Amino acid sequence: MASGHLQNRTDAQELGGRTDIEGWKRAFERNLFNVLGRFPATATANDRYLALAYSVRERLLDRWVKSSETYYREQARTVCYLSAEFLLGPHLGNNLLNLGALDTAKQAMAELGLKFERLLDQEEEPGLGNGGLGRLAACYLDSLATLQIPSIGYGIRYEFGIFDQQIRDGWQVEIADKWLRLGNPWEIPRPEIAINVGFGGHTEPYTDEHGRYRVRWIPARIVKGIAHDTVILGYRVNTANLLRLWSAEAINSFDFESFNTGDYYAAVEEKVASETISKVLYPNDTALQGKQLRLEQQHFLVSCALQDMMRIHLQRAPDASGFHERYAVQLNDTHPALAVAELTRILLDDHGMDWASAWQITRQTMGYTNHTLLPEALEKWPLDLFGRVLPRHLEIVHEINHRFLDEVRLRNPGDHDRVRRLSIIDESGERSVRMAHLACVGSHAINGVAALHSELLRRDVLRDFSELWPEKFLSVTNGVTPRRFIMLTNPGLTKLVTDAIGPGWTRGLEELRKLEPMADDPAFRDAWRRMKRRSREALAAEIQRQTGVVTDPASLFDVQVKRFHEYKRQHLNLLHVITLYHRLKCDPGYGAPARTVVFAGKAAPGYMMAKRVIKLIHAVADVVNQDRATADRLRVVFVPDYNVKHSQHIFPGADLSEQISMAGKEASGTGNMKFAMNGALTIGTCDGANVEIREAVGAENFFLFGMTVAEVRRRLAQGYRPYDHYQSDQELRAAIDAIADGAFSGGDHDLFRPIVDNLLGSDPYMLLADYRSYVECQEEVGGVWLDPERWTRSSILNVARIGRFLSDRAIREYCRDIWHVQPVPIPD
Ligand code: F58
Repeated sequence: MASGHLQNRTDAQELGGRTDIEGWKRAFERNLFNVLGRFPATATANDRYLALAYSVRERLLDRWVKSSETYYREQARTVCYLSAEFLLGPHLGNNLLNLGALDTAKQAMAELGLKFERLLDQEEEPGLGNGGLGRLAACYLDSLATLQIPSIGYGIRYEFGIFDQQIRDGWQVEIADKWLRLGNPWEIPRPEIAINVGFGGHTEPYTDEHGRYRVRWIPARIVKGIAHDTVILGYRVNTANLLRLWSAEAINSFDFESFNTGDYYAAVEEKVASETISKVLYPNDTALQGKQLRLEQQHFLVSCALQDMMRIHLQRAPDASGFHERYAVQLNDTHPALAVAELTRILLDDHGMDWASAWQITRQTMGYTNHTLLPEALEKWPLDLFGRVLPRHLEIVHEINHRFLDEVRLRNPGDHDRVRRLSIIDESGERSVRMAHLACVGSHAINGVAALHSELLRRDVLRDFSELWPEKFLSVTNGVTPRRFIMLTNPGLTKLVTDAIGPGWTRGLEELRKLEPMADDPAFRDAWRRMKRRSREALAAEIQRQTGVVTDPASLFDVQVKRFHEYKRQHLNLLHVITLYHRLKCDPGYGAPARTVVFAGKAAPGYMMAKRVIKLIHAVADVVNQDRATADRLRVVFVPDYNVKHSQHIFPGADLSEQISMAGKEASGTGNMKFAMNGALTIGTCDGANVEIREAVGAENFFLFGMTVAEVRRRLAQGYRPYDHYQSDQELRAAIDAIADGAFSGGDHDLFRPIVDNLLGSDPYMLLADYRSYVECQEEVGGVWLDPERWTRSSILNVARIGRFLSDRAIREYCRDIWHVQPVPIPD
């Protein structure tokens, strides 16, 4: 897919000439004056950030106008990535990087007496996502633009993104994320792109002028979606694509009738109710309760997106019949799965198509990516709620289901059980709509996000569907962008690698492999070790700034950063920490290397167990860090408010990446990739993409432990008894007893009782079964760390062999196997 345009530009991240530097200085001053109405002496830190941001934006807009002109002219086939979440991270540094102007702008700011890092740091995180799924969407937009694929990301412009996490007395406290409070220079509001979205009401059958049966939907409420565009720039190409986020507004700000009769509050009520739809991102990263507002958000997103796509399509096309040729829609999990019903509705009701044509277009348009195997995360909507909010869509879902089940019956006569299992409507208990089934039936392609995950989807979660349509099932292993997660965050590694193998690796998939022979070069290894040491120093400084805890940059930085969930087993990590602490206490001569164990991540606000694990980490840290006997051997820190921005300080400094979920629970993981590409070694289970990462980097450069999926199953089938492990393993017992007996809670036996009871009573994520294997594996980690040559070799090989996990590879696969789209280069 590489085009001439890719090669025409110089790759190196080099300093522009004098004119470039002067250009950035002039742009900065002009924007400070013209846009912000400030002069340098009185400008605030935020003014200075905005002045630079507006200077970047000018260049983005230039590219964006050219891109949209080209796409319009060529009526280019376009990928539309529908996602309830986009976790973009700060734009300024990333856009400068992609423009190839990072060093030039930095120099220009220095000449103006400004510290570039301070400007970057001023930017608020646009936290419009919970975790992996939202961040993946952002990586994919980056790769789509870099590969010059026409694409639009469609999402919701939440006024409040994911909450900010503060820690008080070791407990997580959630603070509202007012990310827009100081303005957002990266978005372009498009009030003229306003789309009406209906809710509630009823439907009426009628006969049209051709005598055909039709249905009219009369919604009870209309909400207006207003587009807000963010430019997504490709790396060193002219392509600038669009992320279009929708905010909800009332169609009329005031109901004048109520206003005139003096009922001011009733008049603003509707406005408030409408705007609620895009007010806040739901902060749960797994189970979703059937909340009406959430369903309304999903419909709002999908309806705005599809109507907008149709509007764009009809600018050039005579009718809707070519919709599926113009667009490839990807459903990022089931949150936008209503698109199946909404597109069918638009084609039937608004464009007068017959069912067969509408349904065929819909199916050919949609692709569905599943991101979870957790049963509690599979979305279901109670039928009555669904029907109240979306009466027309419920009729369409019934019709889809009816026709689909007829097909199933035809293929499997008499197999009523199969029909019941496949039905989009779950008839057991409270009747509900199974969104994954709707997505499967309405899509031409269904994919998992790692090889193991896709296999388990086929074998278990979507087994009946894969038997019905094996050809629809694909696997696309996730990938992450090296632009943000290596080049931007880790300039030390970037320089070392670029000096060694040239700049081609920043987008050449297999280029990093050229590093392999360097792993055996002692001089290179030495330089690598020094680079890693500097990164640890930077991380140590950041940790001290944020938490006050002093850490030793000579120690092994052992890091687990991700959302808090029992299946991710942060508390297994903690059991190891306690064991290590006990060993060090018992035997001051114990030969383990000094370790700094770093945790970060947010817990869903209502997830008490996860919040208690965060508290336990702080409690253990308080004891361990204050114990003189172990102070220089073991440190535990919790870095608050984990988000994209803060993660960028963490990945480069990590030596050991903790990927320790119970086998079969983590669909893929993407943090695992970001760590490895920054030279960390992984300690991990046979789960998600760990399996493929291990294959790629080599088993000898990866620390594997724990049960496999098959072993988990076997143990469960035998009847798992966690208490047996507690009784038979003395060190495990000591660790759990310490928690239970109040060793970390000033003698309080109740504080952590829920955790202890859970582990000893049911241990649903089988920590105790994997404990011994984990502790032994950690001993091996310690041993390898004490052999710096060996460790460094593995670290280099992790980077050299990680090319497969870059998002460009993943996007190429989606383009080839699912979307069937081609690059459209944008001329200079
Ligand atoms: C994550 N899912 C998977 N969901 O857990 C992870 O293994 C995978 O690498 C990643 O997707 C990308 O494929 C995830 O992050 C959410 O956050 C949802 C947000 C909306 C509510 C339900 C969970």
